[in-house]
Amino acid sequence: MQYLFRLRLNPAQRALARNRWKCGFPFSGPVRLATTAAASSKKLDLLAIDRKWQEKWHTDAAAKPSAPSAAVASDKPKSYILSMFPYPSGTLHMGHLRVYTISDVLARFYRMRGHDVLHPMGWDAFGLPAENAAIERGIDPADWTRDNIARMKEQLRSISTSFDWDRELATCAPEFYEHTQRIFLKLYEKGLAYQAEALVNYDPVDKTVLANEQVDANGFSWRSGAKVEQLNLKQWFFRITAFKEALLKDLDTLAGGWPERVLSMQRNWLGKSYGAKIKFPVVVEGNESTSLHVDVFTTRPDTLYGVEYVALSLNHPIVLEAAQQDTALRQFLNEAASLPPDSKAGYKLASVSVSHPMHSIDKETPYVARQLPVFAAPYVLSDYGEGAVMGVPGHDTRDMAFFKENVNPEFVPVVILPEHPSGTEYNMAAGLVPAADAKAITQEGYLSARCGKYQGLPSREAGKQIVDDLNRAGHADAVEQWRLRDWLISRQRYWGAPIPIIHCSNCGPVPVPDDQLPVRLPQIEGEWLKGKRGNPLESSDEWVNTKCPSCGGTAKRDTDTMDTFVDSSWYYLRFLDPANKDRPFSPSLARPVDVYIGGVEHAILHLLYARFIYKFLAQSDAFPELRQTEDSSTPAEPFKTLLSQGMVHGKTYSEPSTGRFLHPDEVDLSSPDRPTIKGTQVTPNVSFEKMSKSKHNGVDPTQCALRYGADATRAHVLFSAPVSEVLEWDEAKIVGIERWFGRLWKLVLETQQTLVSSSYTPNSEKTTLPDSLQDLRDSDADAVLFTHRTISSVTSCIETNPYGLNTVISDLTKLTNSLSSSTPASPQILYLCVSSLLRLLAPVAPALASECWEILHNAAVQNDISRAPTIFDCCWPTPLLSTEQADALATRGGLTVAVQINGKLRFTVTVPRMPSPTTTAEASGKSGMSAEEQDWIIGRILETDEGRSWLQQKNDWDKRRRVIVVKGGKLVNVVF
Ligand code: ANZ
Ligand code: ZN
Repeated sequence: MQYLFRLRLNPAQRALARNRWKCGFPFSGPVRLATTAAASSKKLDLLAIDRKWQEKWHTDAAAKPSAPSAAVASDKPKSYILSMFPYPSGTLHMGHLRVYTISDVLARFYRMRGHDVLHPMGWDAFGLPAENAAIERGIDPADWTRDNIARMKEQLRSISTSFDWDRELATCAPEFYEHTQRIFLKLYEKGLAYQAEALVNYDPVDKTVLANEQVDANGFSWRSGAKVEQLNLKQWFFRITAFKEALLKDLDTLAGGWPERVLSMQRNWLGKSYGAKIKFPVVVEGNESTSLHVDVFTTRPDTLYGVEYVALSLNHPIVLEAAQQDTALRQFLNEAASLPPDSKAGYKLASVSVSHPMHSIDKETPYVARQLPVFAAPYVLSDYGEGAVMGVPGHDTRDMAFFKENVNPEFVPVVILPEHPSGTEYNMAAGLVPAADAKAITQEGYLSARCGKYQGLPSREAGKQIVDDLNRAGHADAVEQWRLRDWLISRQRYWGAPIPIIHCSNCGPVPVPDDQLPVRLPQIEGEWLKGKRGNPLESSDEWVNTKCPSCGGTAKRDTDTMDTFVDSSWYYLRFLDPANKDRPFSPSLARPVDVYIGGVEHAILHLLYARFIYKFLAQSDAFPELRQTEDSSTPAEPFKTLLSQGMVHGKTYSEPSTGRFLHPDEVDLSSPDRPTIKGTQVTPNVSFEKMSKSKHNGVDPTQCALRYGADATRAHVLFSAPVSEVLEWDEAKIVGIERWFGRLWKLVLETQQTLVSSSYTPNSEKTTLPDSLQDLRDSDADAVLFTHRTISSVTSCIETNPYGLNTVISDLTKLTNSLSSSTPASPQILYLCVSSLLRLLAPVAPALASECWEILHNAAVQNDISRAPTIFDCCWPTPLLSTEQADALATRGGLTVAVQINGKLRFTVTVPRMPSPTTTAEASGKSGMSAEEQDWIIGRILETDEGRSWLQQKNDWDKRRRVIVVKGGKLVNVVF
């Protein structure tokens, strides 16, 4: 292949070449085009093209001189495009392919737009799987991780991604986690990292703490099979709740940049609600206690007259105390601990009940004079509100279910009536409905006759009055409640960043001094690799025992490591300054990510933690540049725009009778429209489902790239669904992309031939439009207009609505088709349109576009390799026409209309064609035109000098009686 060449330039030459071709059309002077007969007969070989360009990019990147931290300041606009970094599992999956394709398209686009783009990649490399692999296979987690990273890096290369590998990082590298530890210590210094007791899952056989994911649905350990116990152990927390107001408020400023769905998931997680804390006096064996009460948190104090019971969490002090005397309760607590939170189970405390708080101020209403039963119930969360619920079955669905299950009532009291009580069947106003078919009325309304003096009041007002009245009697407080809890960050595991604290019996916890960071993980010993259980940090005496930095006495290291979410809460800042040895990053280099792309599964925790850490760093003295200025309306937020991409589902076959999932090998796909189960005539069920091993529906993106080429795979991923939606991966449909590429290839080869035979030389000065657009031939004008519109729509899609990236593919396909079917006659216009198309294609299909570009500029390449700019050295095409020019082109070749007045020909004018006439069924009458088109023509006639003179001055247009448009608009008859 004549243009198969390898650039061998030293970095300085390369920089020179790059600068020379910074922008505009590539050739500063005319270059002779060679005749290349071979080109037109060349077959499109996407795989060979991939190999050639991937290799070139690889060598180019290796020769790149830049040292990231010493990056020269440029006045180009900066864009930081980041995809969520992967866990190095060793294999790239379809979700990865999707997210990295999207980020790569954006990165390449902004580079071509002349931005200084940062598009780094790294590895979220700590975490359980490495540890499990170590235990199962006896490999050091560090080795396992390193091998996986190498493999995945190669896979990322195979899908033609353009990452800034010179900034690569791995969170498990001591050079990285040293700074994770530094950030921990900053939080500790500010009182934002602290230790407290918390319930953890404990495996009594393996003698180890388990992550929630390691406990199965029935509460057994994934590994030992032992019944998991809940133990109270000292754990490290980050005080994220100190930032809750800012975390909530600043979500408003992200509207527009973040999907509304993610914003509302964040809001729900923070969970700010307003309500009341209400005290229920405790009755022990019939006697009301004066001092003891149960506090409940409720958001609906208006429903207080409907309370039928109080439910307590399993570890509420009253429950724990009752359990000391009650063996049956103890047994219940044991069993209930592993029940799901929506369980209806309950245990009625034998010796404890409560009286109704309203009784203290309302002696008249009979219902509130009763005592109410108290239950222990797993549905009550121990760490929300007061760990106690007032049960209002009439108005809360969970309470209703619980009440029916545990109380077996005949009636359910209704205390809130919807505005227009529709249920006349029961005496709603009296407020009792038979329990059998009762449904909770959960919306607000008006208080019923059961509610004493509050009867008839609307919910809000009643709630407020009830809380005020109770408050005066010392029985209630208005409170604000948050769902957000502090972040439990310690893990009793090996493969994580060690917590940099030393415990001294004299001094207590002492931070590891800065100059002793990082606290490195000890090398793990053979015994543990051979399957020894527990946390190897604890058993490594040499590592654990140390000196207290404060008093010099013997002391022990903290043996916990940090949750991997801590690593990912700040890694995006490290990319900005990856080589900084002294601190996590230099404040002067810190800035938020412009576009962050990742799976919706991280829409809550990862983003919340990252927002928290960023806000903390921004207000910390160490990073003043991040700080939000008092009057600034831009709050400290790490991710300006968030693209959250949907899942990739795989084609799944199952046997209709049994539902058994079939391996694709078991299905005969020889007639694609009618698959059958091999050896039978049975048609399998076909669906799209989340890819998983058990469903045999997984697809390996690297295999795909090897079969169809990286470009076709990328284009197919982008085309198959809008970014935020589920993508149903159907490999059979990739032929659509292959056909498009085939047409494009043919178009490029033919274009090159035309340029050669017409001796046209692509030249930056000449490749502008001719001055008089009206003189363009039809095919040229159409091509210019089509290309212009495609440039505008593709640009605006990528820039302002990347969620619609799928439309970029269809726009480019249409332009290819249009240029292929009515090829511009002028070589200049042909070159302009085809070279624009290639540049629009470049971010999506980088290798194919590069190859086509090279073919188009073939001679230049031959003449002087060092001067050959690649397509990525050229800038993104700007729209070819002004709005007026586009309108003029769209309406060119106007229509000549003869105008008769009262049957007499008065004048003839030429009016422009309607820009996009609707040739629909409405087209009516003799004119063969739609009413809209007729109005358009009349409007244009009235704008001409003749029209004004004849129809407005000599006659009064407003007094016209009839206007008849005939002969496709060539004749218009106006009757006055
Ligand atoms: C009585 C009631 C009546 C309630 C009614 C709701 C509707 P949000 O809005 O999410 O903050 N609750 C309080 N503490 C709880 C706990 N520890 N575990 C489980 N549920 C608890 O939810 C507040 C509501 O959740 C509270 O208002 C309480 O039920 C329940 F018609 O009180 B409500
Ligand atoms: Zn000490």
